[in-house]
Amino acid sequence: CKEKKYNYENLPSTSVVIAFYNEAWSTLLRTVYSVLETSPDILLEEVILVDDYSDREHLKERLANELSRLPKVRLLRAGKREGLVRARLLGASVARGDVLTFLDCHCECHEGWLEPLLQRIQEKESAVVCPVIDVIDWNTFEYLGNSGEPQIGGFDWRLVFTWHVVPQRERDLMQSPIDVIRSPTMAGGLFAVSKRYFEYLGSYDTGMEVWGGENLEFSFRIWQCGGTLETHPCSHVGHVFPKQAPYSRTKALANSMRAAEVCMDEYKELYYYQNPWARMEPFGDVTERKMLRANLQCKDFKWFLETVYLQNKGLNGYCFDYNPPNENQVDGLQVILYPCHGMGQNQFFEYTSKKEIRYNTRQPEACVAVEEGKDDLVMHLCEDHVPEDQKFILHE
Ligand SMILES: [Mn+2]
Repeated sequence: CKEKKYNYENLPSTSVVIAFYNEAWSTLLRTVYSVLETSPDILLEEVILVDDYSDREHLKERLANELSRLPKVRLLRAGKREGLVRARLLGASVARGDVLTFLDCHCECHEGWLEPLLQRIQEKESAVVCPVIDVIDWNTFEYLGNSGEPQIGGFDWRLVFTWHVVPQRERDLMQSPIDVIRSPTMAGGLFAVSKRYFEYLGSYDTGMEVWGGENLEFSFRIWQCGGTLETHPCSHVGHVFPKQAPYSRTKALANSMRAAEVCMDEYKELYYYQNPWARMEPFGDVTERKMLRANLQCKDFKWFLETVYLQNKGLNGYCFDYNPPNENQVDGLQVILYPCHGMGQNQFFEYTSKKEIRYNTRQPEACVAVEEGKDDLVMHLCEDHVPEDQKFILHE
C-alpha cells in the first residue's frame, strides 16, 4: 500500500460528512483534525459536520468557535432531532465534492486512507468503498489497529451485522493482496460513494429514525440494484467501538423491519421468525421505497443470497430438512436430506457455539452434532448426555 502512487490530478474530490449527536469533545475533534491532517489538500473539498440537535453545552458556542478557525470545515445544525440517516442526508445535500465520504464522529483517519477510496470510485463509479476499520481502545483511546487481514460483512436473520473472514472464492478472485475485497454488507458508518451514484440509488431511507438497520438496508440495495460494496485493504480508519450504546436505540427494530419489507421479499419471513415480536411493531410506510426498487429494476433477495452472500448451496442442492415427529413414530427425530427450497422454515438450521447445527434455537428440538475427526454428522436430542441409542447418523 505504501508503494502505491496516485495521480491526484485525476482523482475525484470529496466532501467528508460527519453527523454527531452529543459526542464528546475529544473524540469529535480528533475525527475532524485527523481528516484535515491526513487528506491531500487537492482531494478534500470540505468537511461537513452535522449537529443532530445535540444539547450538550460544549457542542454549542464553543464548538462553533473552535471550527471557525479551521479551513474547509462547515458546521450545520439540524433544527430538531433527525436521526443518523436524515442528518447525514442534510450534510450530503450541501456537499460540493464529487464523492461523499461518510465517517462516524469518533474516528481517526490514518495516513493514506483517502486516496484508495477515491481511486476505486474513479475506476468504477458504482463501487461503494469502505476503509478497513481499525480499533481505537474504548478505555485508553489508544490506536490499536487491526490484527490480521481485513474481514468482510455479513448478517444473521435477526438482521444483526456480523464479521466474517474472507472466503476462499473471494481470495481466488484477488490478483494482489491490495485489491479490493467484495463484501456483502457494511458495518455502518464509514464509506465513500460517488455523489451522483448515491443519488441514483435513492440515497438513504428517510423513514429510518435515530440509528440502526440503515447499514444493512443500504448494503442490500447496493448489490441488488447493480452496484458493488467493497473494502479497500489500503484504506484504514480507526473507530471507537463503545462498550454500550450512548443513547437509546429502540428505533433500530422498526428500521430493520423497513429493510426486511423493502429488500428481502419472501425471506422477510425468516426475519420475522427470528424476531416474532416485530410483527406487532409499526414500521411506517414503505410504498415509495418499494417503487424506487421497482424503478431501478433491482434484483430480488434470492439473487443476493445466492450470488453475493451464500455460495454454499447445500450438499449438491440438498439441505437438512426436519420433519416434526407424529404420535405414531417411535424413532422421534427425522432429519433427512431433501432438495433445498430456500424458504428456511423446516430447512432452517443454525450453527451454534457448541459446534452443533440446531433446528429451532428458540425451542430446540433437534441437533446435528459435528464430531471431531469423523465424516458423519450425528443427530440427537438437544440435551446434554444423550443416550447412544438416541443418536442418528446422517450419511451423505
Ligand atoms: Mn460509531
